[in-house]
Amino acid sequence: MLFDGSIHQLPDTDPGETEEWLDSLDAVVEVQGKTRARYLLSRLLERARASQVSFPATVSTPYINSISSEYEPWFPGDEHLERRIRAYIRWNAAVMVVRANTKAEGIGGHLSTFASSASLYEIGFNHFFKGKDSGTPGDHVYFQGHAAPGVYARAFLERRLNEDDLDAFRREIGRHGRGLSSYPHPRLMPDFWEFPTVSMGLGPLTALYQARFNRYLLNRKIDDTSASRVWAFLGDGECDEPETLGSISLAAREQLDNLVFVVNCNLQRLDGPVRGNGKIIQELEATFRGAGWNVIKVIWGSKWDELLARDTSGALLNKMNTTVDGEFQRYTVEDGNYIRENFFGPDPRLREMVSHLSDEDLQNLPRGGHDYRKLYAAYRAAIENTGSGRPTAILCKTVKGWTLGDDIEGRNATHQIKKMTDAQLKTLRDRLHLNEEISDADLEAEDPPYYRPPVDSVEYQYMIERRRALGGAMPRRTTTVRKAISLPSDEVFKEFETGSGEQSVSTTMGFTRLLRNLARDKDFGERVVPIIPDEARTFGMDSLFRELKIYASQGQKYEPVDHDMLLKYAEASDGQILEEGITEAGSLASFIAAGTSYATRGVPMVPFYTFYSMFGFQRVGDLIWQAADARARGFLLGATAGRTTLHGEGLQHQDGHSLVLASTVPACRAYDPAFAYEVATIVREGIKEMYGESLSDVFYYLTLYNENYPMPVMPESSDSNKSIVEQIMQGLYLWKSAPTAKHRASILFSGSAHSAASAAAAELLERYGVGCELWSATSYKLLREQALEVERWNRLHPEQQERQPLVTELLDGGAGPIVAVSDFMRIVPEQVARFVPSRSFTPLGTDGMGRSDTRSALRRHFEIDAPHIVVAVLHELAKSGEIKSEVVGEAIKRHGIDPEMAFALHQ
Ligand SMILES: Cc1ncc(C[n+]2csc(CCOP(=O)(O)OP(=O)(O)O)c2C)c(N)n1
Ligand SMILES: [Mg+2]
Repeated sequence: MLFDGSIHQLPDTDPGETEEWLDSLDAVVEVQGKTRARYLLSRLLERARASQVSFPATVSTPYINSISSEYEPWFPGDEHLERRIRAYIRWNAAVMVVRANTKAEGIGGHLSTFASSASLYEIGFNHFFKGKDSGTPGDHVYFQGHAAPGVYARAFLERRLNEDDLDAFRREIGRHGRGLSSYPHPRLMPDFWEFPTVSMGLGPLTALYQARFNRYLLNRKIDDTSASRVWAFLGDGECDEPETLGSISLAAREQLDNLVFVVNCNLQRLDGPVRGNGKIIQELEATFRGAGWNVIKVIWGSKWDELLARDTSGALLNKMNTTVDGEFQRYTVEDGNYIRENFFGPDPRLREMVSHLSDEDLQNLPRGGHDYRKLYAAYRAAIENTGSGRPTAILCKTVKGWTLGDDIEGRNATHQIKKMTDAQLKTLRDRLHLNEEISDADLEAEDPPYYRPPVDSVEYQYMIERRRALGGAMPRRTTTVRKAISLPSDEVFKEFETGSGEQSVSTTMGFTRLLRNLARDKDFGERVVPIIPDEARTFGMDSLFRELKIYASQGQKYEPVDHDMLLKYAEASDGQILEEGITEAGSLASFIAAGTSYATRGVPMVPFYTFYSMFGFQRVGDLIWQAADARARGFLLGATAGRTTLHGEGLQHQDGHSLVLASTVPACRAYDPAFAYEVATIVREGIKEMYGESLSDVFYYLTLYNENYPMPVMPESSDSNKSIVEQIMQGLYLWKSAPTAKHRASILFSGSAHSAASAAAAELLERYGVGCELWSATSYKLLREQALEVERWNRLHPEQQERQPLVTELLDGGAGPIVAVSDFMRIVPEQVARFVPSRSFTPLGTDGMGRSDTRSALRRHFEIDAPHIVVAVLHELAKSGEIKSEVVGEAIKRHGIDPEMAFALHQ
């Protein structure tokens, strides 16, 4: 494992001595066995480490607790009271789910996840998790999504929630939306949950980047986050998600000793065992240790200590090491005799070791994750690890459904069980020793009762006192500002209004310039967080490296190869740019950490995450959804947008649908700007919307293109009641009115399609006497949402004067056909087609899969070039009888369009 043959390439300076050591080892193996040999080697390694002989760490250790009992610290809590409190919480969490499912069959909820992890959380609540009451950012705790009932149950005991609230678990409609969300959703419970976690893998990933962002803020001297720790609770099954483990090496590389993962290793996921034929804890240990983490295993409860102490032969350790998880799961559901016969029994030494224990004793030998002393020791060690530079993973072995009785505990179906019979509830009550609090008669009532100790009880006082000492209740989301942000000055945006003159530039270049201006702004500048996943050169953003510097927690320890160049690769510990490397998921996690900083720590930060638009919504759509749930604010910039504007890259790179995907995210303001002044306006207004007076919890998505053309001057408003800014922001405005001509038409363009639209308008006028108005459609999503709202209002107010959707108001009274063209799929403009009922509406777009070719070839292929726009307009005019169909045919021929050409959609 350590050498893999490489040892033979090292010089042996004393072969005789080497031989002696090897012979000794051979003798030990032969005479005393392999276990003894392993022991001696471990001792040697330990001694070597103590003597500073650097040596690669082994990636796995035996299947026992990392902290032996003699090293356990004093447990400072009141064991008895904490046990009582845990019992109440366990009870209420279970009853809450049971009651919800009695009232509404199938409403769901989970009993067994929290049942397995109650102690994991309670140790944190009573002794570790720091709140924000003292005016600090506090700790950031990511709760396992399916453990939500337990978190509600504690809040109930603390009197943050009442019985009605618990009865509204998963019933979020009505009660003014004050139900308890199924899982941690800040979007639904903005005063309670901070971090959405339920989509497996996203919790750990975003927690990791949160810890990194704390360091970023500290190193940039924006906020003192040095005392904040990030705790992420996750399932062992969840570790199969690539997002869970995919970034752990970053945590070690960045020395995030402010990060703790607590993995609830109940050995089960939804359908069955996580690793029936292996050992998930060992596997995770190797993975985390290999990545440079500090790993603490909490496998066995205190009652095993005595047995391990007597295991002088190593037989017990060997049995622990060789038993697979499927067998361990079996032991949880079988009786003590089965354990005696099958775990201990086959080896006479082990049988003898437990001969003094009854079957019941054997059944009650608990797993470490249910032992608060062991857990306390592990958490303490994690805290004390601060300064080591290593993040900590605590791997806790638990039983899924622990205390819920034989029918539920450890069963393969346990994850899905949501109901309990009266008899099962009685067993639970007895198991939790709640006979005094909950009588048999109580259990016979229609609904099992909740229980919470009175305010003057010692239990209540204890838990409140503990939370007070630790800085207040958790979880709690607040938007109290600790460090206010000031908006950028208008100067930042000014230059974009005057256009680029003769110079051809792209909207991407315009945006990069804008980003630099924003970062230079005296007050606002430091709050700008540029995020890029190894694509800065593609977007021309490498020009920002030298000025803003790339964040590197260790600074730059080398002179870069391009040190003498203007655009050198400059890293600094207080660098501003998060150059994430090739991880769109990690970049999005940084976007979320920065975009929620206004709430997480009361320090608004403004992320600008620029990515290859194809690898945005499509690649990390679930994280974008999570950002919406987390109420993240900021800007997503889909660069190299469009299926024909990015020409050479082909099918995997050309994005013609991110705007379709963006249309599915309610909190996303999606724009497809054509010109630099539009980009600047949208960014300025977006900052105001998110960070100014209205403080909307939304984020913006802007497409940016890499096609160069002269950027026009910002036009005057075409509507006396609205400024040009309002017009740009509303999603559609008249960019150029129609010249007087025989026929009329409207061409709507977005993004890079504007040049084809302008060329088509010119040809239509010159050759066919059609005067076209040109509209810039900056956001069909916004137009549609506004139209839907009006439509609904009209439906529900039948006796009042009908209102008109904005898009109807703008277009429906116009003359001639409408042709809408963009570099995206036809469905994008089609979103508003039915709101313009009295005119024909033809969308042109890039349906089909991309391919590599020149822009002009691609635009012909997808039928969005000027000739196709001309044909579309003429065809509609012919349909309405304004011109003859031969005119259309002539245009098709003249432009060399092959009418039998295969449709791009099908290719
Ligand atoms: C991305 C994703 N896929 C699937 C699910 C459905 N799901 C919910 S819980 C669960 C099993 C969780 O097992 P584990 O992580 O071991 O947690 P435990 O409940 O055992 O603590 C699954 C598959 C989900 N929530 N998210
Ligand atoms: Mg599990």
